[in-house]
Amino acid sequence: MNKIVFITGATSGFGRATAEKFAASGYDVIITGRRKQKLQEAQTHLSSRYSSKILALEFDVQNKQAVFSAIEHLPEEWKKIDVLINNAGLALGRDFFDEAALNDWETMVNTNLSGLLYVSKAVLPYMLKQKKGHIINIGSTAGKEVYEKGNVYCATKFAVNAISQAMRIDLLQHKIKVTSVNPGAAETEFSEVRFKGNLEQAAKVYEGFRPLYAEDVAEAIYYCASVPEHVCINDLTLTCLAQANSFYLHKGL
Ligand code: NDP
Ligand code: 8X3
Repeated sequence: MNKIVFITGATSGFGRATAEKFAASGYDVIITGRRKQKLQEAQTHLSSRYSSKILALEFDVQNKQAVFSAIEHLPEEWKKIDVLINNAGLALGRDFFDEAALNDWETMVNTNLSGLLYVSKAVLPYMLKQKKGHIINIGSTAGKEVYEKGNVYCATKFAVNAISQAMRIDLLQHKIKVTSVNPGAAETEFSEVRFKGNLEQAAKVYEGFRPLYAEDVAEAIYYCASVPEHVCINDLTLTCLAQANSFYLHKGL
């Protein structure tokens, strides 16, 4: 086996592009997500293109039992996970606090925070056994500055930032690196999901500037995983040229 990377949310966007980047770089890759067909397509594509082994696991990160069962039942040779990328996540709605839907909040908290915790807790024993590993959590600029109508999505990404710091401290003694990667606006399926299939509204988000693309973020994630063993990138924030942070976006660039 080559080095192994485990990527949640690899059926689209950052996760999908990151799977491609790691497979192209000689890693064996565990791809996960809920959409079976997308997973199969990704597995077929990556296996036909690269010599890496690709394993697809279908589960919802919100489902604690499904997460632990999938990870506990990994074939022995796949348990030697070198890098875990906690990427699965979403925003649902863009509404004032008083108008937002409770269901949307619950799904964001259960996915972006609880899901990340379940997957990390399930994978960690394998890293502890190997006395090494690297956990890369995908945060956001939304976890650096809260913006109007971002409320609970921002809160989940602030939590990802806090939990990344906490993991880094607590896992220090086990030689496990923890990195948070915080992208700004990137054109993926993110806005289609946020606006619940309203493609027009989703497209408007990226109008008038050149956003990040999934491949840009995949490059940054791969960079964090490829620095020398004694180096840990704690926190990497990246935006497109047109964006300075959650508030400042200069359309026309
Ligand atoms: P996409 O919607 O393109 O991809 C999201 C991925 O997460 C999909 O593969 C989806 O797979 C998976 N996912 C969502 N919910 C679940 C779930 N409950 N269980 C398992 N998998 C799930 O969005 P991005 O690639 O843009 O987003 C990836 C991460 O990056 C998210 O955490 C997002 O918050 C963050 N982010 C995005 C930014 C952006 O502007 N695009 C900027 C900063 C951070 P499936 O539907 O098959 O389950
Ligand atoms: C996604 C970035 O600013 O669209 O995390 O919320 S933003």
